[in-house]
Amino acid sequence: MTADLFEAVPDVRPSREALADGAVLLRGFAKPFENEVIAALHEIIAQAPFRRMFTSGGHQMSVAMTNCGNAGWVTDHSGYRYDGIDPNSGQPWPAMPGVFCQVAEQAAAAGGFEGFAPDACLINRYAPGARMSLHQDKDELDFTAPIVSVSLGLPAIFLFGGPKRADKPNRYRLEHDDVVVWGGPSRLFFHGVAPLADGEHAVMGRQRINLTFRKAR
Ligand code: MD3
Ligand code: FE
Repeated sequence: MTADLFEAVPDVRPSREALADGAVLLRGFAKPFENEVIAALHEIIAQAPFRRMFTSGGHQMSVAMTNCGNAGWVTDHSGYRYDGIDPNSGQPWPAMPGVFCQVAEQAAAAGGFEGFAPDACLINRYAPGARMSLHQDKDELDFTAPIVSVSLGLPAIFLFGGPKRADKPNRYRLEHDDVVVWGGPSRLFFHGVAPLADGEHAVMGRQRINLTFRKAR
């Protein structure tokens, strides 16, 4: 008996996975937006190049960052804040491209958060070995708005804990075009990214880029 070549193969990587109350992983959600997102990304980093910032403790982050939108997340000797001005140029951050608003708004709606209008997009670039230690995102004013993250490039192991730092994190592999919506009770959960494994991505090369859309103000 030969297998029917046209028989549907069960999807071992379902397109939608609930990670916690308020948190949903939408695999491949960014695919229809990918080309436009990458083109817009090139324009943003030409105006506001990636830079590795310093924490108030004087440690340089392994992740390189930039921003677009009315507010950008920055860290320096004085601590963390959202700022409308890029400290490296003295100019406002590049405007949020229309396609960024679209993917964020549509993903948020798919996650149950209608009407998401981010005013900040933090853009993280991970070279092999770069990581982000366990932390909470709490520099935003309004925790009723979700955070939407779009992953591009090399896969990463995302660590997703709970409301307390000591809560043992679950691990999820985030791949190119995966989108996660974090809202409701999970909005303040601890999370991080394991050191990026080396590799070469067909579209993005030897890096991972993560866009996080936020309502900062
Ligand atoms: C879960 N970035 O920029 S995105 C960050 O992949 C950050 O670059 C990671 O954590 C990255 O702050 C993870 C996913 C993410 C973002 C915000 C969250 C997960 C979150 C807020 C609450 C809970
Ligand atoms: Fe975070």
